[in-house]
Amino acid sequence: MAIFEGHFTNIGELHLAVVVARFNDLVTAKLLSGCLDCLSRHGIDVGTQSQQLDVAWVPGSFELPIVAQRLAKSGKYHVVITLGAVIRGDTPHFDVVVAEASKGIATVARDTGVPVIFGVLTTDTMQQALERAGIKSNLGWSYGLEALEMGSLMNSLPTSLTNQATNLNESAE
Ligand code: INI
Repeated sequence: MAIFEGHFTNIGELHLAVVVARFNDLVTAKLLSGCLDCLSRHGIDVGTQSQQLDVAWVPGSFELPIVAQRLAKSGKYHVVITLGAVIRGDTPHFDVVVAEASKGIATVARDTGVPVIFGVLTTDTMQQALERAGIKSNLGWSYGLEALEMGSLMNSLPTSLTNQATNLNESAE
């Protein structure tokens, strides 16, 4: 039996990108700061001259997938983190923005094989969003941790697992 799992140490070689939505930046800037704090305290260089972390800003959560896709496809990053805040009280098209962001982000991860962390808060009120972005806890910190775990896990999976389904089919023939 093989057990594969990610670690939070010896991750100095990970390259990460963060895509952040400006919409509701009162919230998303806090998510970003929590996320960078987590990455920094685990040994990732988050300085302005960093060679292992880049940050891209998009207008809103709806635009997160297209930029995440471009970054994931570049081959430069082990993990892409997306950060956004969609607040029901602010928009009649809450469901549309959330659906497109979540489906799009999941599709990018599956299509590229690069983990894309879904760091989009979906809340009924600004108060709830702020509580999750620093007033009570900061989920940005958790998204950073999940990115490190996924980057480490993906690196630990043997390359022989690629095309496993094809191998199974061939051995069954
Ligand atoms: N984008 C968000 O990230 N959060 C929101 O709550 C939101 N609201 O309320 O509409 C929102 N809208 C903008 C959207 O993401 C796009 O940027 C815009 O529609 C342009 O494509």
